Amino acid sequence: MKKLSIVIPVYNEKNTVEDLLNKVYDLKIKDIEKEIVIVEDNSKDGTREIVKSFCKKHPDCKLILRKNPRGKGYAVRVGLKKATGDILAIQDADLEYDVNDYHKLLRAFTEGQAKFVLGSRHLNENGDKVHMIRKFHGKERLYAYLMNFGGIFLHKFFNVLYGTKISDPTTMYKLFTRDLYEKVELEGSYFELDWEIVAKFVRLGYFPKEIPIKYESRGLGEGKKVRLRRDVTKWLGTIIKFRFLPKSKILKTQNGK
Ligand SMILES: Nc1nc2c(ncn2[C@@H]2O[C@H](COP(=O)(O)OP(=O)(O)O)[C@@H](O)[C@H]2O)c(=O)[nH]1
Ligand SMILES: [Mg+2]
Repeated sequence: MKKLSIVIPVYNEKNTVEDLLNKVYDLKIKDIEKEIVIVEDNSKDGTREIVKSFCKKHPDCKLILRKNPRGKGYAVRVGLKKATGDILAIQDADLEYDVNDYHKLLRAFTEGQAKFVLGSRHLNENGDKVHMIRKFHGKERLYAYLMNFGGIFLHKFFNVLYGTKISDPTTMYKLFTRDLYEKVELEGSYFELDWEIVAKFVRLGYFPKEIPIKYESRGLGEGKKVRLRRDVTKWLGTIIKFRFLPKSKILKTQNGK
């Protein structure tokens, strides 16, 4: 039986984290053993106490308690290093995605031969590309417009540069096999890690299988941590950097980097 490691980065998510952890913990996936790895960065809102008491009740979960927040990407990298599964997945601690989608995401590995799977928010059930537009949240109209239309631009930019047709490279649902993960050394610390993962795997010739999934966007007021001013330049820089870096530098060398 294959083992799935679900890495959950969490920072200041007191409203959703317990619900999310229960949902992930209770999830039973056919032919899959599950490992949960939580990386918490000393939240200021009581999230740390919530995850500690959850892990006390469920000692089979791995809990990594860090001193300071260093970004989602950093936390994900710490979690991936501790994960022991054959298949690795990233799971946010909010409720924007539906954990029931794991069933179909995992089928691509257990019934198919997938090595790299993305859950796409921009594909309908027939697999047609239909760009999902985030709901607008009152005062956050400008942010929502920029996230939506900036997102369309960045997706196009990526696809043109990499010669791909990926509908949703920035989805949270990124699952990949351990052997693929071990081919690269990830380095991004904020949300640019999303682009880095896709860019590096594609550069090595591993194109994602995209599977339509559900998504309900939350706004800044509900705790969303993407900051356009900080993150957009990192996204562009990451897309360009890993497109032109020689393949030998994308591949991890045997003794690290
Ligand atoms: N441990 C840790 N988690 C973080 C940090 N920044 C964001 N996260 C978590 O990363 C996940 C994604 O954050 P979110 O704001 O929902 O990003 P988005 O959905 O991609 O826009 C959530 O579970 C956050 O709590 C951080 O600095 N440290
Ligand atoms: Mg989120």
